Amino acid sequence: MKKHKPLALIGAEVGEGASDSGCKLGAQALRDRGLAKHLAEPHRDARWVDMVHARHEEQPQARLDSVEEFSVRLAASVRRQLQQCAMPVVVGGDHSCAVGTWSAVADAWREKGDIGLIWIDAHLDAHTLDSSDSLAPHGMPVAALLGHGTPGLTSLYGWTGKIKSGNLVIIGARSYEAGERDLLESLGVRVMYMPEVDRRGFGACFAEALALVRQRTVAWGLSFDLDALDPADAPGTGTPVEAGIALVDALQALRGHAADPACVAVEVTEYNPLHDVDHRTAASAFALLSAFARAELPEQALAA
Ligand code: NNH
Ligand code: MN
Ligand code: MN
Ligand code: MN
Repeated sequence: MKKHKPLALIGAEVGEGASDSGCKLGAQALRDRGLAKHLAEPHRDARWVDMVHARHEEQPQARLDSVEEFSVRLAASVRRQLQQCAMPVVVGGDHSCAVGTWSAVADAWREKGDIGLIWIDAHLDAHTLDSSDSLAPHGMPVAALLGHGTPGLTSLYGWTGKIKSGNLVIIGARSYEAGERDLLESLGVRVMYMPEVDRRGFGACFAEALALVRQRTVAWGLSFDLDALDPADAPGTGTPVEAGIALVDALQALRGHAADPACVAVEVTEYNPLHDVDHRTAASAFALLSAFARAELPEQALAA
């Protein structure tokens, strides 16, 4: 049997991007609980290759500086794994880590073509400093990847627009501010808000998102903010929002897609062990990653 791409787990120890910085402890907590062992399979290795740590800061501007500097180091770590033909699995950490992760992926594929991204989140994360009330960088990575925001977040590797607006789909949004919604709307980003997910089912939404991003791109990835899940399945995040995606639905839809040769990276963010209840959120993170990364391709992906 063919050996699958190894999973290279990278801890993103950053909480400076969030108002509640407890998620800085998330990666180490999941590591201690045995995530690598949980993801390893007979034909696919999984191991921790790096823990990237953000400098601790308190004041808003210093926190942003810390996140910007952290993004460069995280990107370098992700790029190293891509060069070695491993699949980076970035474990957060607050969602500002997405800037480093997807900038590295976009830069690595730049010569070959555009990358696509499926963003699963209760939030839109599409603020700039001008539109954000909280000034928290974890509310900004989507805007930054689209080329909007501070140069320290938009311009890693010296170029902007890491993700083209047509190659991004956001699923599960139900808590957001007008400024970020308007930016995404003006750019034509496809957002599947929670009412649509409820109406059509998460599976149908994910399938449509996948078809959309795969169509025009050479490589794609998944960024999963655990607060997208219903708080019953993921109480351990800094910003839980009621009426989210059911874990069982997510598991069913995500199963096996990392085996798609065009799938090149995945990230799970915002795990805050200080708010977890009976390790429920840790268990959800384990289950999501192992479903997605299962060394087995779903039929629909093979046919596509
Ligand atoms: N939109 C809010 C802000 O910018 C909340 C962002 N929080 C998140 N995003 N957890 O995923 O502050
Ligand atoms: Mn520290
Ligand atoms: Mn997020
Ligand atoms: Mn969120």
